[in-house]
Amino acid sequence: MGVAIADYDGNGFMDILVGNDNERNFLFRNDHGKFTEVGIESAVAYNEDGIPVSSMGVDFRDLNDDGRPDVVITALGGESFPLFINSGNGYFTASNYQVGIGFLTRRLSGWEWGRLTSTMTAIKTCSPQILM
Ligand SMILES: [Ca+2]
Ligand SMILES: [Ca+2]
Repeated sequence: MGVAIADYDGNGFMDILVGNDNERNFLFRNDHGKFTEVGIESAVAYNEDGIPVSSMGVDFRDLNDDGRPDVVITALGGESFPLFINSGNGYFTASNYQVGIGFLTRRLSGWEWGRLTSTMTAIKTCSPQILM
């Protein structure tokens, strides 16, 4: 449902994240213009429970100020909003329950994270040990 672009692995080439509705998400790694789909290998294909969500909106944002783009995804009510922290080695760690938004977002439906900046500030404030 959504597309986000960032250089998630720091190789100097912009990569493409594609959120798919109730299908696994795709992450196309750009290696000098050759794209390889690495959603499963990088651990952003499924949510923390290992299942796909509606992935209504996807975005790269550096949530923990470490210079690496993390992945945030919005979904429909009954699902939680997946959040993946970029570990810097080509992999992401599903962290929505660890930072406390797993249950908070289960009752929400969202199409983008733009208006949830206060939530992200709360994440940084409440769970700096997880996001560092
Ligand atoms: Ca890249
Ligand atoms: Ca980051």
